[in-house]
Amino acid sequence: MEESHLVAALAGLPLGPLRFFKTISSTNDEAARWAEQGAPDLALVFADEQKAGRGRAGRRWFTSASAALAFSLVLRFDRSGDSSGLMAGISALGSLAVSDALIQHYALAAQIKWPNDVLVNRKKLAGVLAEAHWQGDRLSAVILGIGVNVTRQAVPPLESSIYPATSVQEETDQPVERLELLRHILSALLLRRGSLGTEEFLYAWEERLAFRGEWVQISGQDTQLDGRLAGLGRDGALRLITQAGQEVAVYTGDVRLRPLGPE
Ligand code: BT5
Repeated sequence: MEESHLVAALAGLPLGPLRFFKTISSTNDEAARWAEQGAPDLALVFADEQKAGRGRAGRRWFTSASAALAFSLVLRFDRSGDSSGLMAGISALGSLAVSDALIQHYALAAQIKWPNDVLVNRKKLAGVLAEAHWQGDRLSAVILGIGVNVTRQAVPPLESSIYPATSVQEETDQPVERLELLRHILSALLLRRGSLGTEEFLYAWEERLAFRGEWVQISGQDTQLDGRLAGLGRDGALRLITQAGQEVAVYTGDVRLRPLGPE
């Protein structure tokens, strides 16, 4: 794939400047460096292959050449103080945009595994990594990184992923035009961004949550909690109802969620 293909595929979308790499370590790292040098809002870093793609909490993200989408957007916000709600929202912006594209253009029943995965048929098809960059107490930029498995070559070997994985091609059983999918995702993201922080956004996010009403387990560094997944709080926190009937709010961070299966 050449840079000219990417430029042509994104023509007319109101994005910032573009950086294309055939191979890179991580598009999030490149976007962060660029943001420090003053990259404007909606600057986009795209790579055909990542050698050291990152997930959350030091986990790895696999992106094999020509089989996946791996890109990062620089998003600018004018904010100081607490940004936890905003960060959860931005991560959801990525997952909502990917799932919008999959639902609207590929007829896939995509869902969001809180906080940041996109699932189809309960398998992970995409991941989102939102990272905040600060100047003093001012949030100077958020890097929103998105990785999508397009063909089956993108799906990592079973032993290196902690959760079952899939790709758009496997789920649709049809050839998928990678850059067309990218355009659909970015168009959805631009549209959704306008409603970030509104009731409408929260409702769309909640509607799309995987495992609603099911028993799940949340585990973090020093927490483990089982409960029935009830929905979202107004700040994007996950609401669980425990066995004792108590409602608990779980915030993002290094938490993992897994379904517990039938009771
Ligand atoms: C994520 O982390 O799911 C966030 C992934 C974000 C990737 C994008 S690609 C563009 C940008 N540049 C980067 O360097 N990163 C972003 P987390 O929830 O921590 O999940 C990571 C886990 O997913 C790993 O430990 C593996 O088990 C699994 N995994 C890794 N690669 C995968 C893949 N291609 N498909 C499905 N699962 C994968």
